[in-house]
Amino acid sequence: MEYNRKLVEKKEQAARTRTWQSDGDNAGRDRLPPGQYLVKPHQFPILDLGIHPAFDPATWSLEVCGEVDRPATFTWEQLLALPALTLTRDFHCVTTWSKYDVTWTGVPFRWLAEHVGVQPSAGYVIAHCEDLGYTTNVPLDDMLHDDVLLAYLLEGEPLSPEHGGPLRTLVPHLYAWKSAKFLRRLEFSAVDKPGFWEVRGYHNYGDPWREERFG
Ligand SMILES: Nc1nc2c(c(=O)[nH]1)N[C@H]1C(S)=C(S)[C@@H](COP(=O)(O)O)O[C@H]1N2
Ligand SMILES: [Mo]
Repeated sequence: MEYNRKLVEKKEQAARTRTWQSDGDNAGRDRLPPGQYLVKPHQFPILDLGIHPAFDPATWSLEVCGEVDRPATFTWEQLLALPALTLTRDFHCVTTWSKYDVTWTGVPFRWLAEHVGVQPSAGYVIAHCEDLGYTTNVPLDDMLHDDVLLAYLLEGEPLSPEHGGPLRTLVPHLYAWKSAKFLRRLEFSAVDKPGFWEVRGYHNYGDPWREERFG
């Protein structure tokens, strides 16, 4: 499969030189993390490797594996029957755009963690995605924040393939590359496993308020 080589190269270059070209200056806005600019309300940029995998609800599944008592696989139908939560959060991309007040609906990650029974050995959650094996790593404690979701609705509508449909993680307190689109597997891991961007020069944690862009 071909991915968006140009985009990846541009971002690798940014990581090497540790600079982004920012399109705006929003110094002094206390809702906006440092170095970010705000997109217009009707804009929601799309950022990925250029692959939007086809979705077939009959064959799609989400696997939950690793350091858990009860590994599980959910069909699409089963996933939609799980407890769901709707919340509104700001969304911050490391390439310097931010969008305020994005409304997502999905399964609270915490609920899932309790359902599968996380073992004390688990310290990290690795999200595995369908586009070319994109992965991203987040500490378990961060995934257990109340507002981390497995999201399948965006503004009340089914999550489009452009924004990661049918299912993505939402980890709103970290840069958006930690919110994994086209999610197919959640691995609870004892060891950290830096993901697609983390091994290409991005910060391992990615707190927008501390401007943790590069590693
Ligand atoms: N599977 C997957 N998830 C991904 C990406 C990707 O390329 N593949 N890109 C990340 C990046 S860099 C960003 S900024 C957000 C963008 O989400 P959006 O396209 O819905 O704005 O998705 C993140 N999640
Ligand atoms: Mo991003």
